[in-house]
Amino acid sequence: MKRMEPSPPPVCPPCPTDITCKAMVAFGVNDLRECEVIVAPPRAGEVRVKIVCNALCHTDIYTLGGSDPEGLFPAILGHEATAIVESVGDGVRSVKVGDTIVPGYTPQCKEPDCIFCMSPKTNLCPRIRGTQGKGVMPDGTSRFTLKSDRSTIFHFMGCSTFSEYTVLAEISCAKINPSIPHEHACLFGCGIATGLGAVWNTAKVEPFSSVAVFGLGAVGLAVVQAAKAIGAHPIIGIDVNEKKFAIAKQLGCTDCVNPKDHDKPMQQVLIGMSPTGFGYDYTFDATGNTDVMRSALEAAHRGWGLMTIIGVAAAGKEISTRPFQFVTGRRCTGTAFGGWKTRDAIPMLVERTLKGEIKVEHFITHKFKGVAETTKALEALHSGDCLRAVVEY
Ligand code: NAD
Ligand code: DAO
Ligand code: ZN
Repeated sequence: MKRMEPSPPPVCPPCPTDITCKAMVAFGVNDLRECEVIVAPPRAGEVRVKIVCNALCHTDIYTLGGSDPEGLFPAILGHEATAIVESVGDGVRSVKVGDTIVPGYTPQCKEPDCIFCMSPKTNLCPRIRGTQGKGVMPDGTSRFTLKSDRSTIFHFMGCSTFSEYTVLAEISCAKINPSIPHEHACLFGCGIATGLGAVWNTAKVEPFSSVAVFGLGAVGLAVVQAAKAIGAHPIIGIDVNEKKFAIAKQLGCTDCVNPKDHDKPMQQVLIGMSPTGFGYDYTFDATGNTDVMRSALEAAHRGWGLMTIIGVAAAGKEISTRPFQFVTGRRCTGTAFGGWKTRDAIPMLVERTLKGEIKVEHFITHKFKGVAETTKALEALHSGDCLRAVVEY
């Protein structure tokens, strides 16, 4: 009689260990260097990912340049990426090894006791806000060490995507359909999703509304694209860089205006151009300049116009206007990540892109290869010709 072979013991997945990889470390203001870093395994509720594509955003430049009041050094910057899950910590259920994700700097904990996640009015989940702002993981420690001297490196915006590997909170990981090109998916990690959401979620622009968009970088152009998609008309684009006007018109601007061509304040010029002569139903700031924010508010329509602040102003800057602007019905709001709830919305935006409902390829004006080329991408971003520079790792 044939003897039964004993069945083999169950195989434990290998315990994740430290990974040594390349990263761009910001040691101080405008001091960015390629280094070898050690990325520790994910702890409970955390996910370690391999970054495959990273798009640079002006917020990275802003922090690297020392304008961010929360900026900490040394840190690994970057927050607009596509990544593949490499390993997961205890208790992680929503993603598994091999999944494609987009990191979110605004997490979504989805817990029933989170009044923000449970509210349809906001995406500002505060679950890990305290530690994220301090440059550490939710347990108060960093997963990054500099290989050369074993010193600790801070995380950035809960993402730190200028590194071949990074560790994220599970609640910051938006799992997406892997069939989207990686270079397109990363755009939904920040700027493009923000511009679209500013129009569709925050301002809730209606068909036939008049719109004025200040700043025609990637964020402002995404505002234009979203406004056109909803049927707004007219859509006026305002930028000091006329090189942006051609693409702005392709995406939906009916007119473009350069403030340098006018002696009068922009709000006066724009109100004069508006269909009713009383301003625009919806205005957006996508510059981060507080004087522009004032113009955008004052160009909003008498009686009901809504100005949405998207731009991030430099540390210490304040906005001013006469209160009479509000008394006469103008309103002001702002948006973080376009109001999208990260883990629900990014997969949906990816699906809409795969169906051809949202086009994003025109935002990629520059491409680079390897984490060290982040410096070239930063130069491109400074050039004024660049919407998004994508670095493939
Ligand atoms: P960008 O630098 O590519 O675009 C800004 C545009 O504004 C440029 O085309 C520039 O020429 C124009 N501009 C500058 N000064 C101007 C002026 N005085 N008048 C008219 N135009 C002017 O930046 P971006 O990536 O498009 O981002 C835009 C802003 O949005 C930044 O401040 C960024 O930090 C912010 N942002 C905010 C969020 C959010 O969640 N709120 C998300 C992403 C980006
Ligand atoms: O939850 O209090 C908070 C802070 C949320 C931070 C939102 C940041 C929005 C601007 C980010 C700029 C672009 C990356
Ligand atoms: Zn929450």
